[in-house]
Amino acid sequence: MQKQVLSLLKQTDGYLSGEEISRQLGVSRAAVWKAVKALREKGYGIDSVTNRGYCLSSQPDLLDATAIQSGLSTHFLGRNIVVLEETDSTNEEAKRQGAAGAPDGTLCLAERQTGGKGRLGRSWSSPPGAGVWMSLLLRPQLAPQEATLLTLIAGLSVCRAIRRLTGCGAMIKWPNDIVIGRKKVCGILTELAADMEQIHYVVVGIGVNANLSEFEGELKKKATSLLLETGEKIDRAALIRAVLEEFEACYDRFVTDLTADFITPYEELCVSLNRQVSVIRGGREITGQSIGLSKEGELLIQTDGGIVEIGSGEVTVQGIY
Ligand code: BT5
Repeated sequence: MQKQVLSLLKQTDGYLSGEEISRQLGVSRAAVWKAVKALREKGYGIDSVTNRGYCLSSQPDLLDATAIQSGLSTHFLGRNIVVLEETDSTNEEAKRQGAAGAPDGTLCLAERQTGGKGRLGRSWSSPPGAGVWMSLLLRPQLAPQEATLLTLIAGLSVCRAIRRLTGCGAMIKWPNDIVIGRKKVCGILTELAADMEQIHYVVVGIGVNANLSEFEGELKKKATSLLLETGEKIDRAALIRAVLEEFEACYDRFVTDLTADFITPYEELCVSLNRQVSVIRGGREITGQSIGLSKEGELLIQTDGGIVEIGSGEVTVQGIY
């Protein structure tokens, strides 16, 4: 009903009376009023004037597959897009799509996640309408252990996209955060369905705080958004397109030639390097100077006892977090 009312208002230049809407849709005036109220709650500006009716004055910035795909230059990434108003987690949605046979490169987006998740069961705050909560479904011919590199490719892609579109000096905090200054603007969660030898599909989840205007609780100190950093609203469709294009270019090179070097450009944008770092491994704290990344994407830490390679984990970087 909301869709139909909206569609009528969109087609009308100026005002359309409630009576006319109810006649055209074959519903009561009360039902029209209810739909208008619900649309206003979603962010549509609908003016109403006695004896004239309703007029659509503004539309919320909603994610729309057609808008994202117009001008998108990728070959396979984002050619199939699922946009949901609300879901538990776009990663879960992409897994459901993956299990149901959705094509390689499917993109799942939601305006709001009720169970947005981070690593190790942590939660990801995903309020409606202002973020980019997206998951990519990929079906690469890679060994399961190579899939962790996809997190790095995603980090590099998002970092480049943010820099290109906003001019912000975004950096990557190894392995899965993008930061601006000392605050997190994006988190990445890669999950895979695989057996010992073969990947069935991978889901790369990316959460970017695009137009969030405030944070609550512990996030006040730790998180930022592109809006807060630039003072301007970003076009979310343009950001999604830029991420897809950066990701596909890097991913294509990597899956066709596993020796293709994306580690060097990654290192150039990685804020975790050449700093004092610490990480807990096997219940023990390892501290030292981070000196680079291995070809496999592991963080190399120079400790008193020699070089230690860290494959994943929570790394505290002095001066950042
Ligand atoms: C991550 O985990 O950073 C991965 C986040 C991935 C989110 C995307 S959104 C689309 C897709 N669907 C999902 O359900 N997930 C993915 P981790 O490194 O574990 O960091 C989690 C921590 O980041 C939390 O414990 C909070 O401290 C912090 N955090 C939560 N929400 C945040 C936000 N919106 N911005 C910045 N930090 C946040």
